[in-house]
Amino acid sequence: MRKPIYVTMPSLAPLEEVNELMKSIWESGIMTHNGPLVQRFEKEVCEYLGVPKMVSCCNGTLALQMAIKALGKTGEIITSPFTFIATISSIMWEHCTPVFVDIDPETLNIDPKKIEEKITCHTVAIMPVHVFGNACEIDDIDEIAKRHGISVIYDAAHAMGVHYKGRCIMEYGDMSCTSFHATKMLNTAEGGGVFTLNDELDAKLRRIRFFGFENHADIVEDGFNGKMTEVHAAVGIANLRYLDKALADRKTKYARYKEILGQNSDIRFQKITSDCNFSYFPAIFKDENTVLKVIEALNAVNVFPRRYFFPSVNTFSKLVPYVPMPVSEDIAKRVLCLPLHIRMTMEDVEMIAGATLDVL
Ligand code: T4K
Repeated sequence: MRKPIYVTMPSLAPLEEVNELMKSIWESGIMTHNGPLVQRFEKEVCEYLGVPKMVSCCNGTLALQMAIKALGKTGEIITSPFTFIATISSIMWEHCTPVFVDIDPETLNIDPKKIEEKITCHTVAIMPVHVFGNACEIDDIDEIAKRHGISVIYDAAHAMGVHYKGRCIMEYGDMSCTSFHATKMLNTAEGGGVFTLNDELDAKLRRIRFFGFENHADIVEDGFNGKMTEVHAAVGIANLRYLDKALADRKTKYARYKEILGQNSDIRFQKITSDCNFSYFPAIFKDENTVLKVIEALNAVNVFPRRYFFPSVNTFSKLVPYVPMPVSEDIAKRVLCLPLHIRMTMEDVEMIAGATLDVL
C-alpha cells in the first residue's frame, strides 16, 4: 500500500536550520516574553510582506480575539458562514454576536451585496474571511464599513502571500489576522499574527497579548496571555526562508489539478477575482453523494481529502441560533479539498485527479 497522502502537510525548513536557531535559545535561556527570536520573526515576516508591523501571538484564533478586543466594543459582528469554526468562536469568546451573511457561490467569500441589509445599530464590525486564500472584494467591503462607521477585521488565516491591488492583503481593514498553524502556508507549528497600519491599535494589541501590562508595571487593558514563544518563532524564521518555494509549488500543482479535473464540466472551481495563494484545492461537485463517493474511492487508495468547510457554520445549532444560509449550506455539502502540499509529487496529483474523474 502506498504511503498515505493527507489533505495537507507542513512545509518545513531543513532541521539543521531550525537547530541552529534553537541553539541560540538554549544559550540565552530566553524562551518567551517577546524575546529576540519573536521580534526577529515579526520583523522578517514584515520585510517579506512589505508591511510595517505585525503582532505575533500563539495561534490564529487568539489573533482574531485580540483584534476584536482591541476594538474595545461589543455588539454584532457580520461574518461568513463558510469558514472554520474559529472565526465564530473568537467572536463569541469576545462577548460579541456573530451575524451571518451568505457567500457568493463563485468566490466562496462573503457576498458584499448582502452585507448592508444585516447592518443594525448594534453592528460593530465586519469580519470577512479570505476563504482558501482567495482575496475578498475588499474595496466593496471597506466602502460599506466606512459609510456605516464600523470596523473591518479580516480573517486572513489562509491568506499568507496574497496581494490585493498591488499591496499585501494584510494591510487592508482596521486589522488583518493570520494563522501560522502547521497546516498553513507559513507555519510556526502553532501561531498567529495581527497586522494593522494603526500605531495605537498595534500598541494596544501588544498590551492585550501581555496580560494588559504597560511597561511591565500597570495593568491598562483587559489582556491575556497571547504570546508566541521563542521556540515557535525559531520554526517560523527558518520556514519563512522557504515560503516562496512553498507558494510556487502549490501554484503549479493547483494548475495541474485544474487542467485534469477541468475536463469534466460537472466539477467547478473557486472563482479567483484578484489574487489567491492556492493554499487549498477546493473542488465543487454536483451533489453531496458524489463527494461521498470521491472520498470513498480516494480513501481506498490511501488518499485523505477533507470536507473543508462542512457543515456550514450557521448550522451548528448548539452554538448559534439557526438562520438559513442557502448558498453556504449548498456549497458546504458539495465541496471537497483534495490533497495539496509540498511533499506530494506531480504524479500524486495526477493519480488523485485521475481517481476522482473515474468516480464521475
Ligand atoms: N480562521 C480560519 C478561516 C481558519 O481556517 C482557521 C484555522 C482559523 C481562523 C484559526 O487558526 P488557528 O487557531 O488554527 O491558528 C486545521 C487547523 O487546525 C486549523 O488551523 C485550520 N484553520 C483548519 C481549517 O484546519 P484540521 O482539523 O484539518 O487538522 P488535522 O489535524 O486534521 O490536520 C489536517 C492534515 O494536516 C492531517 O491530515 C495531516 C496534516 N498535519 C496536521 C497537523 C496538525 C500534519 O501533517 N502535521 C500536523 O502537525 O484543522
